[in-house]
Amino acid sequence: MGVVNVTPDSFSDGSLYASTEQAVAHARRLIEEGADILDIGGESTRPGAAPVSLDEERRRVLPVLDALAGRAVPLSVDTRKPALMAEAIAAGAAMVNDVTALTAPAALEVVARSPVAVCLMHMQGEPGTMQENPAYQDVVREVREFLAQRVAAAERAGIARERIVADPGFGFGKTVEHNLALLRSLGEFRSLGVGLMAGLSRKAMLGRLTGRDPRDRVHASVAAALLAVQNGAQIVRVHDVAATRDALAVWQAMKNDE
Ligand code: HH2
Repeated sequence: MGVVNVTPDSFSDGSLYASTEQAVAHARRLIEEGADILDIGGESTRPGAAPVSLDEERRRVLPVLDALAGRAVPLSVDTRKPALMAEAIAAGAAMVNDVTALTAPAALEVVARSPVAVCLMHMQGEPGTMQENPAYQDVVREVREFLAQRVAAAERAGIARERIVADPGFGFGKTVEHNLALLRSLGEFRSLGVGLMAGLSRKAMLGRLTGRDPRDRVHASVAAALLAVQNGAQIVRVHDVAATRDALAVWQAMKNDE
């Protein structure tokens, strides 16, 4: 899954693709690099980010979706606002990626009424403050239990299991140690019985481990994506599609030969 951030303030590529034209050109490049899905977002959820109004998020995301709908790859909309989910679905989105796991009022119903896929992600707290003091007794158990509850709620609302993907939410209210524990134990999330997604690309944890700025975290991001896939992720959400594909091609060739 290639990331298209139509934002002025995303942590690794904010303002690079903030206009519709820039975002669409970037999306086309990611398709050429081999992205299987594009995730289009109009609100940064980086630690400390300020919320964006519905009108502003709509203005950023919908023209990009319109320009890309019907292209070679399915489009995902990265939003926590049910109104935008509905409008994006009407504009041709095939997936809703919600960092708040459809907990907003009416979010479950909006997705249930449609045929699209959904990613349910775990976050502790709110983007504005989530990195101030993340705390868990047992991070793997607690994140897994939250996701199991959200999968159950989605199913009760009428969203079939086959449409659901779960994501532990690397960096969303988690220390480096929490993130490493989740990456190490990603295999335990298979028992949720849904697809697994992981987003580690260019995140602060990789900065802590390598000492590098977000745009220089490509190598670390590729290593993290490979580890996530090896540990059970079926979808990796990445900024650097070509580099990630190359690494996964080597992994896949080894697997096919087993
Ligand atoms: N990470 C980000 C945004 N959306 N969605 C899922 N499912 N999983 C993630 O790990 C995830 C996500 C943050 O990355 P990015 O979009 O590059 O940054 P920003 O939030 O600053 O726009």
